[in-house]
Amino acid sequence: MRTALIRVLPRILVSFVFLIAATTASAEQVRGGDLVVEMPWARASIGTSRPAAAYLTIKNEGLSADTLLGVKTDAAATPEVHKMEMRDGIANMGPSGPVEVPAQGIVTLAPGGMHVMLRNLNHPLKKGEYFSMTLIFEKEGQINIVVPIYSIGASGPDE
Ligand SMILES: [Cu+2]
Repeated sequence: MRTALIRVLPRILVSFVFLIAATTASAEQVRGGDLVVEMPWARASIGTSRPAAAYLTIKNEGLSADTLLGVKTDAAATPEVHKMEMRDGIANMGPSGPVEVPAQGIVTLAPGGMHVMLRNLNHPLKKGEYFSMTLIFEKEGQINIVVPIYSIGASGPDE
């Protein structure tokens, strides 16, 4: 009886680890305290010579504001949160600086607006793959997410 369990146990553990890996990869929502990071995604890139962008939504379910200070990722050497601004009728983008996530509020990073600029890609972003990203908040600290990569023409997390 005991030997049988010992023989089966490693197999159970292995399937458990795979289950956790699969769950993490497909997770559309990661919670850190009162903050919920939802539906992260990025478009596939053409090689590594041009920057790519990643998008996501941050919900604050708490009663006090927090601030997104920056991001880290293994996908790019210089990731940066960018905002879009209209200047003389032309859309310009640049570093957003710290981004406040108001109490009970939502901050959306989406095409045409704020985004995580992935400058100096470490490798091409390939459709169907994932990369990890860490969001750094003033109060909550670090929240780790997994970003799925969609097609080069994707316009949202639903493709
Ligand atoms: Cu940008």
